[in-house]
Amino acid sequence: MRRTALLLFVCLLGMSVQAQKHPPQPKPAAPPKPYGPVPTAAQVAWQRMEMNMFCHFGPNTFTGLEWGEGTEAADIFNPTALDCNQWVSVAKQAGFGGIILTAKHHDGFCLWPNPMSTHTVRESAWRNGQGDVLRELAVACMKGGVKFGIYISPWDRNAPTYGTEAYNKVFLKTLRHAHTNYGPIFEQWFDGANGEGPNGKRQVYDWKKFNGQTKRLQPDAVIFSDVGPGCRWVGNEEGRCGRICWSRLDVKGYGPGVDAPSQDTLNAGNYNGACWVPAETDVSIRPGWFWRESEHPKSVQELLEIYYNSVGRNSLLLLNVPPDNRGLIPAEDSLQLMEFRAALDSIFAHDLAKKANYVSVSNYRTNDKNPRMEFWNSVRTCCGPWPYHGYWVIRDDRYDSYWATDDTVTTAWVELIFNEPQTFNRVMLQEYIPLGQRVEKFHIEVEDENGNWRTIAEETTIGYKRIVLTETVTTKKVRVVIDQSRACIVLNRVGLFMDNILD
Ligand code: FUL
Repeated sequence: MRRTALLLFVCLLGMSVQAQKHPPQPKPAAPPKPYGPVPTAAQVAWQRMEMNMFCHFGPNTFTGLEWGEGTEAADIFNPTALDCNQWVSVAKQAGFGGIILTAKHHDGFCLWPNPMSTHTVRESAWRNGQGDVLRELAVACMKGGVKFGIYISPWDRNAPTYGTEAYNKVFLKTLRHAHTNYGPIFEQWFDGANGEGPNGKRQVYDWKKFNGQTKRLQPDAVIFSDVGPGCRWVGNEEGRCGRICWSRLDVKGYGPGVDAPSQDTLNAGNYNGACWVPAETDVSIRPGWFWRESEHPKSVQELLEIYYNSVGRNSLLLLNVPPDNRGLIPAEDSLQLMEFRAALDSIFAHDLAKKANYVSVSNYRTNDKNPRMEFWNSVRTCCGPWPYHGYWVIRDDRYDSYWATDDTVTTAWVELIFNEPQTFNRVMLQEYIPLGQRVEKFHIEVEDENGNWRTIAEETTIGYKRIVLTETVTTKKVRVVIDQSRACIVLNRVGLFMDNILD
């Protein structure tokens, strides 16, 4: 009897020690629900490319015109040393993930032997009519590991059927040919310009069919037009996305070109837009879209400014680098690009946030799988409200790890604490866009040596990426305060950088 009681006592003791070793964990909350319209997987992959290269190339490269008339002789197109591998190599070294070529600009000349046209490389003397720029670039991109995209202008100043219903069929077949013979494309670029054709008529485009067929033939291609559906025009050609930039857009009742929403709306997006249509910032490295001997590329400072105003404002940058009349990217352009790359590397290679000794957040969601957070979860359970030190996930490079707040918490802060003072002037923030765009107001504070906090920036949207340009500050404590979010906060990155070039 006594022996049984002793055994029972030992068992109970063991169970209680066990319970102390593993205090009850708070019930994990479900991951945040998506908020509003969200991007497709292709749109997320596209946005993560951040910078792509545009190549305007065609008869205009030889005539100096910006918009060719469509009456130019095909023989005008005659690059003497075309080398698409050189384009790809420049693009790769500059850090572009994809190249988009003007396979057909408004003059109608096709850089591939399009059977629907009699105004193509096939009719030119270039390589005795056997050349195909689209093929060369597609192959070079595949070899170089760069994605390949196509610009095909719906406006055609050469096609005899332009301005009649027959043209829509011609255009559909033109698209079909390009979309079935050159491998996968990551982006189809539809220009909104719609002028007169050879008979003085304008075309009523069948966008529904153009988009529908493109989606069927190239399901992973993001379709660009003024209003998407994959991505939208940013509303200007100066490389400037809005300081407020929603990736949402209302497209119902709108269309590309004359039917597009106002340029201001395209620049900022719609707060309550029903569709996910992120902004693409297209801008040329030179004054014109096509190469001209008399023109020269922008400086590194100008390119950096464009980068901050596009990639740094929740947009993708599509930088036009036009090949010259030899069919090569000119040395002066590639030199500027290499300097631009070196500048970006010098700024963004050193994320000072990674040196933080502590990371605290005012709230975090209890679903966190991070063991460190589970520990702090239990501290919170025992001790009540607590600033949650140890929230490292916010500064790592993994895309799918994020800091999220509880469902009801739409105001919160994250603080980076350093043992040694850090000097920076760029703060990079990223929302985890697969779950939608949420933040609409935030500010950044730093603590001075007397322990006083000072606001150094007040901004609005974040989106995929926001790079805030601040004065140069030296501090041991930085706090990003989300003042207003449309649903619980989901940030996957806070970075701190020093830019000595565009100070
Ligand atoms: C515009 C065109 O008219 C320009 O020539 C250029 O192609 C630019 C990217 O889009 O709408």
